Amino acid sequence: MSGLIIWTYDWVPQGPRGFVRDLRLRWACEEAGLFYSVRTVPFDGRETNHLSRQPFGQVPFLSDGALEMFESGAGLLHLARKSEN
Ligand SMILES: N[C@@H](CCC(=O)N[C@@H](CS)C(=O)NCC(=O)O)C(=O)O
Repeated sequence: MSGLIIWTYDWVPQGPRGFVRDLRLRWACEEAGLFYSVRTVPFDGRETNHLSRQPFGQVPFLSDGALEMFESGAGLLHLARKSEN
């Protein structure tokens, strides 16, 4: 997969809706003017369905071409390094 992709859940309960940490990565991309897309993994079965990409079954995680990373802080550092601003 090419380009920046922010991965998040396909659904979240009402309580945390709007507070999921993919917001941090989306915001950073918007501020930095970095083109990105958003894709989802299923919320149901999160305990096991994407452990190879986020070992705690959480979101967000980020891919940038062949590079994949988890932890929103690590993603933010990666985006900051790509930014010219
Ligand atoms: N330290 C992690 C925390 C991520 C995190 O807490 N993600 C929440 C959504 S904001 C999550 O996936 N919760 C679902 C779960 O833990 O089952 C990060 O910042 O990337």
